[in-house]
Amino acid sequence: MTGPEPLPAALRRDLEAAVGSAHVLVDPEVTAGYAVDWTGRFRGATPAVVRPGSTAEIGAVVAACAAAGVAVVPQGGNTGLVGGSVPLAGEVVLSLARLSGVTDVDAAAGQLTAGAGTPIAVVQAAARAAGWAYGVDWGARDTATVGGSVATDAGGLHVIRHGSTRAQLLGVEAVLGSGAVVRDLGRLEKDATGYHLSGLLCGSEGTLGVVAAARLRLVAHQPDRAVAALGFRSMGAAVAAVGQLRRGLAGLEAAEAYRAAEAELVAGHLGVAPALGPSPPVTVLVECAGVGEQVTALGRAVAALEGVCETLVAEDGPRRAALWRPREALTEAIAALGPHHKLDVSLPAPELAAFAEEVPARVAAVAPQARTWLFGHLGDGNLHVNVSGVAPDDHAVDDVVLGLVLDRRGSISAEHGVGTAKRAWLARQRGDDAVAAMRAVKAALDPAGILNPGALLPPPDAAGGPGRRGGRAGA
Ligand code: FAD
Ligand code: 2HG
Ligand code: ZN
Repeated sequence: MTGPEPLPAALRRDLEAAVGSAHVLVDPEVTAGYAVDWTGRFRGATPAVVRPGSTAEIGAVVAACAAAGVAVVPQGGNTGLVGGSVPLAGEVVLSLARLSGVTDVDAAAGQLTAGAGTPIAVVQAAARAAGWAYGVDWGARDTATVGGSVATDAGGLHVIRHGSTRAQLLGVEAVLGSGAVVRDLGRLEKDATGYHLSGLLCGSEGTLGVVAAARLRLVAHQPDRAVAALGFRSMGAAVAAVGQLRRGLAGLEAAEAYRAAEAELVAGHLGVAPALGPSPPVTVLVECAGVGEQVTALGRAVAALEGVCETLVAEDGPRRAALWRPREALTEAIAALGPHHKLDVSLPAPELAAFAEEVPARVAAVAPQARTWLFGHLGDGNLHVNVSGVAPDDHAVDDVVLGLVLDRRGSISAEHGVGTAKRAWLARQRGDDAVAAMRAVKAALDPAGILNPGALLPPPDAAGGPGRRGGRAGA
């Protein structure tokens, strides 16, 4: 691989003036870690990693890069799974790691402000300390950051109850590509004054602005929890049962699914026996939260379900954690097999089971040596399709899976975002007019086109379908 274009001397001077020379990292041995994604599938190179310590410093970095015509990739915890957080075309990395910390906790209103670089686990702990909880949670909580979660509209394990990050977001402070600063940390639950710019930045994957901080809404802390692992003979039976639980079980916090193949893989990876053994064709993990009698409520709801072939209920903390562990460790267990393709899709409920049955055969037809892994947030209609045993740049598998998703009226990204991995598919998902509107927004907020130009929007010559996959800054 050829190295990135060196940083122009004048830009390096400007960046050092903006953030201090200690925070402009140019040693390739140091910057290499910022240039490869969590999965190892997406690997690039960067002339510099810049670490601003305030909103004003972000503004100075963005201004200097815009003046020099050098593109920037904002980066938080670098746990993103779609190749959007790494410099694949020699961009400068703008790391938000220094903007970490929770401030302005309002225990009466249930709100707090967190710097973009704050890990999600720190937000959760601060919420708990104030007598509340943070409604979003997922396996990468110790590393993933507030800025990254806003930029991707992260979902996770409790969307069924509290919604995705967008539902927690009261406002942001952010520097747009134009250099303008959006300041919306104003603490108001309701504010109907025009365009919701913070909402627009949520899910924009670093293409419109750099988030410096977010004002987050908290949810009630519900200490009593019960978790059950339920076995089903088919995905269809599991989908039907989850629908029934959603209708009848107040306090349903999670409904996660994996198949026997994933149960065996993760059990081997962790060196523990599967939760239900021998593993049923489909395991659904259900969590229910409230302030009393959750075990009874969950037990009653499960007893009323059809199609359950096995049940294991856990009420105390350690047993609940033991049931959650295999589900949370699935991503890690698949990663241990080597670089793989991740497709994060959602489908209308009536299509879910047929999609799950069909997708492994479709993958095998184009990649007989590949293994298909299927799991996810069944209650949200969100399945994670992971495929191991294919080369990182072999797109045949992605094309066949995403084609099937579109045929079944689903979405090519439920929660991880489009990144660089799926941008060639955006127009087929959203339509040419929607993509044109997104381009117009991008041109208005990031006129020099320097913010994450390789992510989300397809290259201008690729409208209409999969085609060119790469693309340089400003292309
Ligand atoms: P990064 O990976 O650094 O960046 C992600 C994107 O956001 C990039 O496009 C980047 O340019 C942009 N960005 C980052 N910070 C900023 C900022 N301050 N301003 C503007 N743009 C920014 N995701 C889910 O939704 N649900 C899950 O259940 C889930 N589980 C996961 C489990 C594991 C083990 C792993 C490794 C990942 C998982 N993810 C999940 C994916 C990932 O954690 C999320 O996408 C997360 O929101 C990324 O946060 P980050 O700080 O790591 O962002
Ligand atoms: C999860 O639900 C994450 O565990 C990661 O979204 C999914 O590894 C994946 O594909
Ligand atoms: Zn997920």
